[in-house]
Amino acid sequence: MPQEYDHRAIEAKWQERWQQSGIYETPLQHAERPYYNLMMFPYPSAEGLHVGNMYAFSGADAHGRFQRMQGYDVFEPIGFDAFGIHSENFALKVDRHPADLIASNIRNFRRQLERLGGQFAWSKTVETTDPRYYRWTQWLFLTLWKGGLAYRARRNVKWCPQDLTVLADEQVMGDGTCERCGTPVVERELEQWFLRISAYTEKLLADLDQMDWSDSTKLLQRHWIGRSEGSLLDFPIEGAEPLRVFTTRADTIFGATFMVLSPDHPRTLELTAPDRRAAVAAYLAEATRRRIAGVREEEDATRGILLGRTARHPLTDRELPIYAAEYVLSGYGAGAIMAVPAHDSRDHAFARAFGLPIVEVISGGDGAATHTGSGVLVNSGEFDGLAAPDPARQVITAAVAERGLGRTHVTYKLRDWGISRQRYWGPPIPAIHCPVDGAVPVPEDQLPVLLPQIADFRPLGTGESPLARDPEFFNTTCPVCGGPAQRETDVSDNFLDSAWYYLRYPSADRDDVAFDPELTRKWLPVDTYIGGNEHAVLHLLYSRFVAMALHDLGWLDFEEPFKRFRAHGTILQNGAKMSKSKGNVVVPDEYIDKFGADAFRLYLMYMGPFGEGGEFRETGINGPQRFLLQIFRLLARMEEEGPAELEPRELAQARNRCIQQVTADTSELKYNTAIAAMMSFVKRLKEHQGPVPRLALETLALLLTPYCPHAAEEIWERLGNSYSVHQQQWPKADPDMLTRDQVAVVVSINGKKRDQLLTIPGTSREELQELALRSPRIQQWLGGRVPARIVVVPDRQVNLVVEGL
Ligand code: ANZ
Repeated sequence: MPQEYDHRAIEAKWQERWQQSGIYETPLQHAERPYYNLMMFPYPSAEGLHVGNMYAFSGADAHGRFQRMQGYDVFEPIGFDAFGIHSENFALKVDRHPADLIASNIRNFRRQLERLGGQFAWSKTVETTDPRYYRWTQWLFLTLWKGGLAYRARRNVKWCPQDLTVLADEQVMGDGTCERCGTPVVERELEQWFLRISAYTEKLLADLDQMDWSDSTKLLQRHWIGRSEGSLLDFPIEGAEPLRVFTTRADTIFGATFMVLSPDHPRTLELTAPDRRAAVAAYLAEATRRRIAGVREEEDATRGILLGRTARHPLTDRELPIYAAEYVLSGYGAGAIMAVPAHDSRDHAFARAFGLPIVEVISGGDGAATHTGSGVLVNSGEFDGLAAPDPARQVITAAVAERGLGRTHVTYKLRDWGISRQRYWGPPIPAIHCPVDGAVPVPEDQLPVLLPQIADFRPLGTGESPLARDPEFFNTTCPVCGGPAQRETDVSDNFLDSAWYYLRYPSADRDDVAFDPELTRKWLPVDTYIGGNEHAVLHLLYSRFVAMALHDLGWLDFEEPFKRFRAHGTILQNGAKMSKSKGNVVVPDEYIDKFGADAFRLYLMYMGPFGEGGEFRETGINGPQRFLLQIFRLLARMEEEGPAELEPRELAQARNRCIQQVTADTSELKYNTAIAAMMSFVKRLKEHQGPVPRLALETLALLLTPYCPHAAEEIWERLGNSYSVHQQQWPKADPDMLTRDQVAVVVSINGKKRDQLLTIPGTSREELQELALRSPRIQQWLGGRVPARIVVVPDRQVNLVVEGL
């Protein structure tokens, strides 16, 4: 560690000063220009914060510090999301109780966050495992329940056979595995609590159009909500109700050659011919077994069975055979389809397997097995020649509707949010089951329902939580009739904890309310939220739902909780995302120790665009550290030689250009280019002969605040300014200084002035030579001769030596 820049001493000194002076404890009641700067709170694992967390927090903190110097009263809280299976599984692994581990993990996290130099409002921190917090998580559940937005239902739910608990749909990955442990998920029928997020489907989707969020995040939410505009069409059946299907491609109706029901469709057995009953029942049992075992049949469209009855085509009156097959899902559309094997690949595979007719109805295929693109209708009776899919889709739906057999319909993929978890480490769901009154809410004045400290908290795997083994916990009396009753023993999904924490921060010290109405009005919605896109469809969707629900129930006066969301990139290590399961997590402590938090932050922010992340390389931290050292050397030089009396115009211009660039880039979270601008300014200063102007270093101290909060304080103080640099106004560029001056460069031939070039200062030798040779006047003088020698004095003159002139 070079003595000119002793990062350890500097960082310890300022961290202590910040804490003593409490400058980050923004007074919430009296703030005049509130700015709520939120970052996703961490789950306090035993390993501590890793580089990926540090990356996110450094970027978010840089934003908060920048906004503070724009004159805002910035509130930047942080907390700990400590409930959930992650913590519980780890506790099981090391054979400790999660409650014992959490306290020390949180202490370690806090130590790391302080070392990073974040401007956190520690007096308003939250811990989701604290009864003072989860009491209000339980209140939230009761509020939603009383508002008709929570209900209990027996459903097929996703079950992780490894974690022994139900998962929300959002926690099942695209390949059908558990989000946490990667085990293939199976299905199970259980009685569960659901939150009615589906009541907000359209709003969740429509608001996205207006929201200032990263496009990538909005896209993921749109995709998850999965709006499909299509038609519900009824295919009449002799002696039974018509069979209803959902299609997005009504234009292909003349190509429908058979019908398919999901095996779970309530009418599967009804639509089975008597002589097919035994075979169909056997198939359904097998399909159920496969589903429970987690075999994903949606992908393989060749498994199914003929039911033996037919449906009549609504436009051609042809009879179409009906099948049941696993590739048709029960929970989507109408749970039944018209199969168009010429234009849908799964229908095609099924038709091939069962020897069913394939009728092409859209021309223009490129010879592929199924043509799913656009074209014109053929083999479609009176509709031949219409452009498909549009307008054929609308025209055909209208024709079917005329016969009373169809209408347009919009369907969504988003399902209600199952929140019951059959695990231990979460807030108990505050419900009581009474044999007389059914499920009744725990009275609010009896909250929190404390999670009991039980020694054996291993998951049972029976579909019940370990709390079901604790009669002392579950035996209670019914709040309605006073008779004996039992508490709900499932705990809630830890995504419920995090779906409202942003409401809690400003009121974190209040025990009488979940969130104070006045503070909430003043500080919310959140101004900027920064976090990872892995939460695009879980946390970020649930949070929006909770805000909308609380708004409609009269608790909030806004509907969208986060005005601006920016997704940060991911940090890679050897090309792979850093993660504990891959064993490539880099622990930041040793780097902070070796290089300093400032150099480390600078390195992370300089790595690449903040939205993109980058590859972590230890050697990369040397550069930023050297950069800081250079600034401290300039400072020492100035202290020794005394500052320049006047700032040379050229340096003033470079300084103002630097201000302009750093301001523009920092405000848009383009941290890497902002840092590059500071680096080039420092290079310029280093090259400058003569005394260093004080203003240059003062400006640097100000511009460095978002990135290197400690070094900025130190430089600011050594320049003789009063504490704190973080409470200064952000510098403004002087527009007059942003235009570059021009200099006149004389071009002479054999010492005689022949022309003059107007160029910007600092133009290179090569460029000046080129400009001189291309000048028409000079070319005239040369008359085709090539100069024997060219002497260039930058910013002054170009002399051409020409023989024989
Ligand atoms: C006829 C057709 C012809 C279809 C064609 C597609 C292409 P999205 O866009 O995802 O909403 N479908 C409908 N309900 C289904 C279910 N429960 N399980 C499996 N598949 C189902 O998909 C809508 C299309 O998926 C629908 O349009 C239907 O197949 C199928 F050339 O109907 B289509």
